[in-house]
Amino acid sequence: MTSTLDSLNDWVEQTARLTRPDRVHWCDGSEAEYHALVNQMLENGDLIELNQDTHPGCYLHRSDPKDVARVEQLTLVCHPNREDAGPNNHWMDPAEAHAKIDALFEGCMAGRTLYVVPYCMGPIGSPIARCGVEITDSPYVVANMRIMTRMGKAAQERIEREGSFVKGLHSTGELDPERRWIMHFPEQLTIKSYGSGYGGNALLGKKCHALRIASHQAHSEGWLAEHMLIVGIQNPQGEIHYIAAAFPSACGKTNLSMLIPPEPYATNGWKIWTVGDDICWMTPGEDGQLWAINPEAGFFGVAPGTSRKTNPNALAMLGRDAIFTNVAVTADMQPWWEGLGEGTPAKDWQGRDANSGNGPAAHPNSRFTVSASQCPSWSPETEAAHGVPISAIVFGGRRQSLVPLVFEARDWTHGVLLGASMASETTAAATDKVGVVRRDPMAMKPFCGYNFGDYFAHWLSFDKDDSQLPKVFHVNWFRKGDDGSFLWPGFGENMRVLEWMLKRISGQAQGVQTPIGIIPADGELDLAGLDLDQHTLQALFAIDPAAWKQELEDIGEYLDSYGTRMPEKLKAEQQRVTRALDEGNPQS
Ligand code: GTP
Ligand code: SPV
Ligand code: MN
Repeated sequence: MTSTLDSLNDWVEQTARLTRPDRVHWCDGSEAEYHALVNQMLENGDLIELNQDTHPGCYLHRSDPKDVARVEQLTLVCHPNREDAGPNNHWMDPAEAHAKIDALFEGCMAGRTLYVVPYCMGPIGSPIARCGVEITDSPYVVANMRIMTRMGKAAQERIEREGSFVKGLHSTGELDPERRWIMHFPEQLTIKSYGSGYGGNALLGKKCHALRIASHQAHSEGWLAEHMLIVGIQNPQGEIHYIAAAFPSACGKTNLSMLIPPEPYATNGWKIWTVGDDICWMTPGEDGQLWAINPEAGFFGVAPGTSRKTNPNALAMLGRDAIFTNVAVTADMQPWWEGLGEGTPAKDWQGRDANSGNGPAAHPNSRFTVSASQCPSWSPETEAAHGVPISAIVFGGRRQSLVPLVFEARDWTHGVLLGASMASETTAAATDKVGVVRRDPMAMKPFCGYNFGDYFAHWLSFDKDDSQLPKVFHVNWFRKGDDGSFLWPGFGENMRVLEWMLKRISGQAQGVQTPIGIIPADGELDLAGLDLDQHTLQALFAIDPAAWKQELEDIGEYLDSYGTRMPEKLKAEQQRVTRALDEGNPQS
């Protein structure tokens, strides 16, 4: 019998034969190794030293200007049967896909080092955690993987004990957008990525493993791998409720996960605990509740818009030991981005004069990589092997119009419909056009590793007699008024909406039934101290029946586009809400 170590060794050897690196380095995850990599990158220009007095241990990486975000049209999910990938994924026959990408890998590491990066997604001792090994020729990827995952020796030991791991092969290649693929083979627990060094395309533990491969595993094993933050909300009595929230890329997960309660919440004893900002693995416990872990160990967060006012916790953790990608710099080499609210940029994200009219100084998808343990609101429960129990699931998108600030699903099936019918304006996190409204079910459109019809059926299947499922809410921080400005102040003030959710969970708020769901009754949403007039409040919660009927019709067509894979139960729920709107009767 071959041991796991043998099979890992064999795979590394085979890969080295294909890619022909000059050297092979097995990563142990040590600090010394990290510093050696950083020094090497400082020497060859992959990293630029930032101001070490103001930002010790901080570095800047400028990516290739044609490699600044995920590329959805080149991201493939290669099941043997196309139907299993579904209309939500780009697909290629697995044999054809391997042949295509292996041709690109041929000899691609000549002159370079092949790094073997063992990693664990989730606490090393957690039964919910899963391991993988990424082979890459990018020291930038290795350095980021060390921050973003439990990387190195302990992960490798778990892999040797456990026997199975996800294989990810990555090469930066020539960074030619015409020779770029991010391919997934869920049945083979394999990922192959070529031609990009950026974020979700290259840090294979993140979107590729923890979402696309894991969602497929979760489907067959009875759990959920989701694009969700996890946040603990502690009330003045000291009780902590955990909420998981799915917002599409660049729609507010990092911010909500580490918000600071505004006054008088803070003085009254409210506190926020950050468990995760991007990915959540949830599994039903023996008590019938969903228990969640954050498989990551760091944040790869959006820089623009992050300021001492909007996200003070982020600013606090970014003062040391962080890697910045595609931000601008001030004259004295401090990181800078639009919305930072202090300093002035001297050089833009490409190193050009920041004031020469080339558009934003920081790239709109510029990011920071930082260890989660540096976040002042970081929760010790992040290390809990069994995870944290989830009291509410929140779906949300970026919608200028139509969608109220908050509403609640009447039951699990309605909640699954709210998730399945989510839509949001696209952002700079992917290379496609920005600002176009598209359906992004559960914020998983770019990340679900199988057919959405089967995925919704899987979600519905959690509704069992003995389950204690979380309540489901929908939020929209991004509704705009006639003058084009946001109606809701957002950020820390979102605490008020979280508090209403907790009151619904504990039965202290009645809410008001509407055809689309339950909204706060008069006075239930605490608005004290907010400069919000009655007109704005009405606009935030307005439900336009004609526009909602149109929305439900669109949702119906969307569900139908999945043919027989779409569960009848979800279509029936869409019809129920349509009837409720037609009759103007929430009870329909
Ligand atoms: P990914 O890392 O791409 O998955 O993004 P994310 O969902 O974590 O988004 P993030 O919290 O980084 O926010 C993205 C952008 O939305 C930033 O520019 C934020 O400043 C902005 N944003 C976040 N929360 C709010 C809010 O409550 N109101 C408004 N108006 N903007 C917000
Ligand atoms: C996202 O796009 O949702 C991200 C950034 O979190 S990336 O890691 O590039 O996917
Ligand atoms: Mn994300």
